[in-house]
Amino acid sequence: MQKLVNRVTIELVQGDITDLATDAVVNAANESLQMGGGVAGAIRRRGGPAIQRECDDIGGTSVGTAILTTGGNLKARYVIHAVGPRWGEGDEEPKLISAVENALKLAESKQLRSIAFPAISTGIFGFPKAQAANLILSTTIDHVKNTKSTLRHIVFCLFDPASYSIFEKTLKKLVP
Ligand code: AR6
Repeated sequence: MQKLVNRVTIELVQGDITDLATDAVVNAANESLQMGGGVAGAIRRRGGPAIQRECDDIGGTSVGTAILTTGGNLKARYVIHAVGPRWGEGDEEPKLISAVENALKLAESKQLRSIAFPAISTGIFGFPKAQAANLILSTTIDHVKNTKSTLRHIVFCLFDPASYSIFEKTLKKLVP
């Protein structure tokens, strides 16, 4: 499913984000930039050890921020490591919004045209999926409405059919 917002295509796909050939893929990272399971594990396996080494050189970044590494052996040129909140740590909503916004800004600072996001925080970090879908999509839509973005294609890659249908319902509501 896709929607056009201010000349930017917002697309939902179901699958593995490491299969995508967008300019950047977003990793659902943690503050210490140690790539564990979920999306990070898939990126580590497919992208090779160079990505973790670059993360180790950077050392860490706070919740709600994002940093950039190369994409290693992935099809994507870059990985943008965005740190979402753990459910229960406090201020989860503004932190998730900030993680998405900072990932978009970092992509734009590199003049990128396409980026793919996973459903940040909704796996190991336990953020409720419908609430995250609403925040992630509305933050992105507001951003592209209010910015002269270099991005022309923003993909949300949902791993399982249940997450896909939550994002689909939410995007239809936000962009009728
Ligand atoms: N492609 C797309 N989506 C995926 C993939 C994949 N290959 N694998 C899982 N998902 P998670 P978090 C979905 O746990 O909650 C790691 O240990 C998954 O079903 O990757 O932000 C990191 O190192 C879920 O809906 O991220 C951090 O410590 C969504 O992606 C921590 O987990 C996010 O799940 C981050 O936890």
